[in-house]
Amino acid sequence: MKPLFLLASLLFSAVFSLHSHAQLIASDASVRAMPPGQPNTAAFLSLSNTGGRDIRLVSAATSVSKKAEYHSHTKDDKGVMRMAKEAFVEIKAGETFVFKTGGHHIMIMGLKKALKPGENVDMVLTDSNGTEYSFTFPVVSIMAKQPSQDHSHHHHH
Ligand SMILES: [Cu+2]
Repeated sequence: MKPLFLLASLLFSAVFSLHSHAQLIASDASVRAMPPGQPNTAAFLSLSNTGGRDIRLVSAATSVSKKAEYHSHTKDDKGVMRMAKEAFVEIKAGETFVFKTGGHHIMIMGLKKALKPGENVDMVLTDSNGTEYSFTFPVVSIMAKQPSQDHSHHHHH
């Protein structure tokens, strides 16, 4: 093989292997704008695993905050909703995992500045193999089509 051809085929296989990792498809992504002075906010989205293997997301990071964590919302024995940090989130092959109000969410902690509606937040989610998935979240007003606690959170689709 001529060196140039070899280089081209190496580049092609690198691009191809990157592409084969792109098996998490995001939809309905949003980050909630919070009033000035609030240190934390939350990101929501649906992630569809179009690949043939389960994906275990173990970390999240964004440039707009000091850290980001996977959280769940659960009811305690007094019926009070509480957030808990989750070590990972598992997205089964062929299934869609929904981060939504009142359920799982990506907690954005230690905001470096207030986020305004219309801005975008870039976030990288990393799985247990070290594969990174990059997504862009539009910042939306806390007033905008916020599903309330007493209805619509049973609608999964
Ligand atoms: Cu939280």
